[in-house]
Amino acid sequence: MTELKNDRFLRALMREPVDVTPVWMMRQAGRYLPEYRASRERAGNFMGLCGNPEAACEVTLQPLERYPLDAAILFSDILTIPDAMGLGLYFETGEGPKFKKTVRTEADVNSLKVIDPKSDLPYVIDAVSLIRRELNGRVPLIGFSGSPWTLATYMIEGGSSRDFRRAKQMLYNSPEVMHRLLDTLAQSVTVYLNAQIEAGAQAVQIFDTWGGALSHQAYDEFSLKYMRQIVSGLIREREGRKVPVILFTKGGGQWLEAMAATGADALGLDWTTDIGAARKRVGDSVALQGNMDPTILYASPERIREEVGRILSSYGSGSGHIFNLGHGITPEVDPEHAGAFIRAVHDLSTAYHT
Ligand code: 1CP
Repeated sequence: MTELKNDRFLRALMREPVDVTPVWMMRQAGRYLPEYRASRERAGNFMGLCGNPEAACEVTLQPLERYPLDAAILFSDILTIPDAMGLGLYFETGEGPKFKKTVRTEADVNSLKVIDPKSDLPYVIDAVSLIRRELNGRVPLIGFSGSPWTLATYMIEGGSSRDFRRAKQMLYNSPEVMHRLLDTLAQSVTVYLNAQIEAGAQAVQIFDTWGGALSHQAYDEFSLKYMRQIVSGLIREREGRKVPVILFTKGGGQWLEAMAATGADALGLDWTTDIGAARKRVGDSVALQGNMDPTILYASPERIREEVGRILSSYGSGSGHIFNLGHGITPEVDPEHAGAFIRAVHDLSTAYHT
């Protein structure tokens, strides 16, 4: 395997010394980039991009051509697992993801099988191998999956939701059915992430986008428990290097200690938690990734730079910080502003590393 030319992302995840704070952006390959919109046009639609390893590889690399990012993230979607389970994922223009079938009854849950990534999602695994080859050691490649709870919300609701009415109904009325669904998903996520790691992913992130919608008790029982199960089943070392695991619960700032206790290497923070306070709470048990409000990218480059400086100073000196947005970059952001953000992280962070 090719030697990594830039490994500061992996080093920061393991809290090893770095020259500058590494940075990448959630949704860095996306609609704010005109070249992404052109590729999506050529592919016909979003699933045309995800389902074609060459197209997925092309859009994964687009943000790296523009910006000195320290990591690439596989271009795919968390909803490939429910699609592989037979739910029929589709996207209507201007609307979010939708499923042809939903999972609402005990019989629906019992009919689901743990996926086999190599036969059910070969296009994702092939995309990982291809991207890894094309990266040629430039930066590490991140693989990812949704958390069982987050995937379950889409499967039960049939798409995005404001209040998770049906998912909460299952959770409160039939917790044993919900647990069976989450267990099937946790087993699927584990084999899926391991297949991505075997194909060349050098770190993995679990997106628990809707964990913050759960009550305090329910979060531990219905989301964190299954992320813990996944973390304990993952390949943690490959090619002579640690494969770090990042857990990101949006709205999870109150649960950082419990998240760190899962054995994950790093926690993703949304923008509602102060990163300096978070660092004090988790000590040196995990690295922290985040946590700029993504809407600051609508402000001026000067204001963006000031905010980057504020977050770097709140985290303080030393390694263990991967700069990121607290959630995905939005389609209306000016690509110049994203560039100003990334440059500011590298420029201003030299002062925090010796
Ligand atoms: O081209 C388009 O209009 C499609 C928009 C889009 C994109 C660019 C979707 C549909 N998915 C993606 C790619 C994607 N999704 C990546 C790519 C890698 C990257 O560059 O970061 C990743 C990591 C995801 C993960 C994902 N999909 C999450 C978790 C992260 C998050 O944003 O919280 C979730 C919740 C989804 C579901 C999904 N897929 C697409 C949309 C618009 C959504 C969100 C729907 C909702 O808000 O409920």
